Amino acid sequence: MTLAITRKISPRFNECELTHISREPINLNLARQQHANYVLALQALSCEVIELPAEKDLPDSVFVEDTAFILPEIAIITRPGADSRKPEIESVAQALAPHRKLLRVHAPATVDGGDVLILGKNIFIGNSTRSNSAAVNQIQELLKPYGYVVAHVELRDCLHLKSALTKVDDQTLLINPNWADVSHFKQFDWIEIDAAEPYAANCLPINGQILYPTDFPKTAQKLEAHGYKLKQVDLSELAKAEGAVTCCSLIV
Ligand code: CIR
Repeated sequence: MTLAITRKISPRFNECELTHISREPINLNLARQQHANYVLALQALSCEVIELPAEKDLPDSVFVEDTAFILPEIAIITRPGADSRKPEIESVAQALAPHRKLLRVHAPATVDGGDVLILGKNIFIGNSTRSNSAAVNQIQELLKPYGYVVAHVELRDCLHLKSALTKVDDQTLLINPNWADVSHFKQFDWIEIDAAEPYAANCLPINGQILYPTDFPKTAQKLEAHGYKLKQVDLSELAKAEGAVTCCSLIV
């Protein structure tokens, strides 16, 4: 059974970090309802969900993806780039400890899980405002014994690498080519987002289906035309906090 770790939304969600979009009021009740539906969708996709309690004083803590990344052999606990998010890691480390040996990065390294794209033995880390080259170097050293190769990928105009591209399956990526140096990914097949939907490149493949936002109908159609089965969720309130489908869970 696939395990998914999620966390309930903080009462201070409206104080979230924002980098590329301007602040709009988030309806907390609606955001919680959308998040509950996201958890139901994970369960419908055969995930066992461990839902951590809300962190009252950590506005962005629903976005658990940024606190860790998980490999078959081990998990790495990150050191998030935004200071407001650094305290989010400990409760996630506790939740992951029964499932993986945990490794950590240390200052001056900072890295958000949203910047970490794992494609087999290749790990790509976005060069973002959150993730730096000290993190890339430390992660390469930590993962060398396990045979992983780590690359730093230039980004433009987006928060994280996984805003620009995500994995659809082992050979296929969903890509917004305007936001990342896509020359790293020539060996993969690409599905390009519809140009009218720049935020559409974030999808979460789970157990043969693709968890995908309802906000991007044109790109959704493209994915379906390629034969992928979508499980769609409305995350419009979480999008006001710059969140998307991958960032609300850690898939173990
Ligand atoms: C932040 O700026 O950190 C949050 N407001 C959004 C984080 C989204 N995380 C993700 O896409 N992995």
